[in-house]
Amino acid sequence: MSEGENQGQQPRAGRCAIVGRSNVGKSTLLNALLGQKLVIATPRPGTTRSCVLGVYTADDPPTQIAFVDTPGLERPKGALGRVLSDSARRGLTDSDAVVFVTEAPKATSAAEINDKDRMVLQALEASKTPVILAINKVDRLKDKDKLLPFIDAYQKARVFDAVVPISATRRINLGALVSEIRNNLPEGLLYDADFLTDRPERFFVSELIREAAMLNTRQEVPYGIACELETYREEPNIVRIEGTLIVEKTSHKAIVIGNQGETIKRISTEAREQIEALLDRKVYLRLWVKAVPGWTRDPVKARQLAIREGDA
Ligand SMILES: Nc1nc2c(ncn2[C@@H]2O[C@H](COP(=O)(O)OP(=O)(O)O)[C@@H](O)[C@H]2O)c(=O)[nH]1
Ligand SMILES: [Mg+2]
Repeated sequence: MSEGENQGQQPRAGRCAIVGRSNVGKSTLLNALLGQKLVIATPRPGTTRSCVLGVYTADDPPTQIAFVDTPGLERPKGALGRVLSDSARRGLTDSDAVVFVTEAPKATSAAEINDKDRMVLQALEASKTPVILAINKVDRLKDKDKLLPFIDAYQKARVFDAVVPISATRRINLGALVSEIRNNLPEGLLYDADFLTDRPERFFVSELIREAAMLNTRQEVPYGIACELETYREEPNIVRIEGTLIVEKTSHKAIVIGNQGETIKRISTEAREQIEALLDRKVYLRLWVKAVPGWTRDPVKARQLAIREGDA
């Protein structure tokens, strides 16, 4: 990149959407860039359900990047899938730059464009915003020679403003990615120095509960889990939280509860530890489980339970 060089120490700030198909590491990347766990990330597809803002701040050079983590951009089936991909598309608007995250090819797969990435490329087609391709998970790429033909295939499909191979978990090349984004931002600053996110604490609390539930269940159960908080009360020595895990089938309710309640106990303990770390306070957590049959297939319920704009 020649443009953007020699900008001196002028502050720059702007909005940058992180997009891509499910499970390539978008949320992990946001947390790595922020240097703290803000959003939840699991090995299960469909973990992220709403666009969440996380502001990256640096002093040298002065930079503020308002990252927007988004759900997978591919168009999956079902009402919940549509809600998620619509939400991701909304995250694309009003950005100064877009980071398109994909993952390095696995040892066994060819160095070509992933089918779901074609849908992402399609969604980006109309966008006039600069797009930076971040190829994540290069830590697991044994054969580095595979990267060049892979990059080639993507560059044939569209012109990228930059291509940066990264690893979110090993923090490889994140500085290079940030400076490519910075090159595309307007001058000025946008936020107070300590501004991190647009969501209230209780949003992240319910996300941590959902994450613990997703990590402790398998197959199709995690995708249909939602969490609603009924009580969120800050008392002098403790934060009292009561919530309900919603599942999409009666049979899933038994799975989340587990034998003699052992699964829901484990979920509660893991979630409570995470919430205590987030709030830096002692937490009392009580969870219930409720089945709302077919909620992921019902357009109205999928919106209500997945996006939960009330929390925004
Ligand atoms: N090996 C490796 N795994 C990663 C990396 N970044 C993310 N992951 C894993 O990929 C999975 C999906 O991550 P997540 O951030 O939830 O993906 P998202 O759906 O795109 O937001 C998780 O199990 C992450 O730990 C990386 O750089 N290297
Ligand atoms: Mg995510």
